[in-house]
Amino acid sequence: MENWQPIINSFLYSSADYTLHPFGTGLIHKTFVVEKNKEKVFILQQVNHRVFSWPENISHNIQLLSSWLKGNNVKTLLPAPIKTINGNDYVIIDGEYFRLIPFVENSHSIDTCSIPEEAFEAANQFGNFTASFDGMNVSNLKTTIKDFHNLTFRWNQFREALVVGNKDRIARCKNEIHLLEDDYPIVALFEKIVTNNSFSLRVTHHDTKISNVLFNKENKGICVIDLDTVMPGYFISDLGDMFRTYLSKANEEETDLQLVNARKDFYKAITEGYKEKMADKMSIDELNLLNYAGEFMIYMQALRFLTDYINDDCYYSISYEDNNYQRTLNQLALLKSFRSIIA
Ligand code: GN1
Ligand code: MG
Repeated sequence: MENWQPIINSFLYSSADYTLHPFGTGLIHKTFVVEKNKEKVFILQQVNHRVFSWPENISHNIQLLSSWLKGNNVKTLLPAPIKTINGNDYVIIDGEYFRLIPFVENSHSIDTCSIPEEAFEAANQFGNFTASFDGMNVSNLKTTIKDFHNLTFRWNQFREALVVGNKDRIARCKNEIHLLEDDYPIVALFEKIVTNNSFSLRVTHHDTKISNVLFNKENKGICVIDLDTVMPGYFISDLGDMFRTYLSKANEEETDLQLVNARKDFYKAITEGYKEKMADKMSIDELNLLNYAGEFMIYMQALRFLTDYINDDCYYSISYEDNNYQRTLNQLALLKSFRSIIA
């Protein structure tokens, strides 16, 4: 990124001595690590405000969460952005939003889950995150992305894309459209869940990929990061996205579908890590739908990728022409493989 010094100057008085490098693999924000004498000291993020229409709601939520932890003497670590010199939670330069988050010392993140222990640690951290706010009135949290994991909404977006979207692309993915339609019962069950009192809205992270967990040198989990999508939600979002993103060695970008396979030992590790912190807080009905969580998230992601493909890739960044179509095939293969290990 060119001309980043004024951004840093808004937070730190002087940007001298600092260097900036691209960081991570996210599809939404632009992320950089800020180093001083080769030590990582901050994470700088350019918030995608086309996706997060209300960046001030993110700040509101993080503040609320921090003060809940303090007020209840809960030791969970929550890496929050620092204030600008003017006391704001972010700086706006040329219409772009930037925030600066202290780098957690002696921590590292990983991009893929290669041993079950990592899956256990991550699931334990995300379980602990939600459990840390047990008893909090979640309706005080603001929505940062409307209808983010509302599967009915995602289904309707898909139906609409089939009407107004790119005709050539619709013709090309006829097969995948049928597969998604055949799985409509996943949407129908979601609609039952949202009207059923035994499913609770809790403080939910909504982006539980492995790179959102910090590990220490002994590879134990320290905390979770990337709090933008923390909102009230159902456990199926967080548990489900761990299944979606940790079970297969190959990730959602893999185009060789033979390599997209759910691993049973990772399934076990995720379930155990999550339940250790959450089982005593969940209802019987919730505990009966642990596997549904995986189907829900994998299916929703396939639906979102295909919708974006049909809409000419207006949401997810792509690296090649058919990227979103290939991602859809990948997620459908994962759904199939997931079903085979839970059968
Ligand atoms: C987006 O960019 P990233 O990885 O944080 C998306 C998630 C998807 C994911 C798929 C705000 O997250 O919901 O699961 O891509 N986040 C948003 O790679 O849409
Ligand atoms: Mg994210």
